[in-house]
Amino acid sequence: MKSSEKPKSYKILVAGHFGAGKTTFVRTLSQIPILETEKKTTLEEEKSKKSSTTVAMDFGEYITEEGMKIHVFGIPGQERFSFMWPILARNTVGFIYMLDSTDSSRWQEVFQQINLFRKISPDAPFIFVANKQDLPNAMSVEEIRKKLKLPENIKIVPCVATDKEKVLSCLEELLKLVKEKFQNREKVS
Ligand SMILES: Nc1nc2c(ncn2[C@@H]2O[C@H](COP(=O)(O)OP(=O)(O)OP(=O)(O)O)[C@@H](O)[C@H]2O)c(=O)[nH]1
Ligand SMILES: [Mg+2]
Repeated sequence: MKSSEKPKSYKILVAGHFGAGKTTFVRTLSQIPILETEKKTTLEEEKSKKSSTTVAMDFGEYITEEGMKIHVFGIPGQERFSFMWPILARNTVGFIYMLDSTDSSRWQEVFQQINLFRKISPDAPFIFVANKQDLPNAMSVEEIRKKLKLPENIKIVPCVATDKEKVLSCLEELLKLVKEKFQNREKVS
């Protein structure tokens, strides 16, 4: 890309349940200090899991080698902040649905998000990200696929949200789908 060219920007959304690792993912991916809205957890159930939670959104940026500028937004995972979800989903070209591979207790909540986001952006591609694969009790991608009864054509990408390389490979998988979709659209029009 020539230095005078302004990179084209695209928005992706990192969704998923409470504590899946969304903020960590955005933080690892972003090339700028991220905007975070972390507040102390208040409910006992949350406190036992972690000390802070996203209450509005995460925001970071990543420019690919080809010069695509990716605006990366993360949702607050808790249902009580779900008023933010439709606001954050506007104009999203691709979705990541993040799962904590060590704890399936909240996975069904992700399907509520999928239903909502598919209404807002029916054509936007999505992938599942099986996070926390570094932990000894993490379920494998195959186990997760079976448990969620996900067909083979839906991608589940293994991840460790603190590992830049792994995070980048998740982004790459999603962008592949986004580019395919744009190319097909160009062929039709
Ligand atoms: N071992 C391990 N820990 C992780 C990984 N990703 C995130 N964590 C930890 O998991 C906890 C939750 O991470 P967050 O990034 O806050 O999760 P979140 O999905 O943004 O949570 P909410 O915004 O509250 O819904 C934190 O203690 C992270 O340090 C990972 O890949 N491996
Ligand atoms: Mg968060």
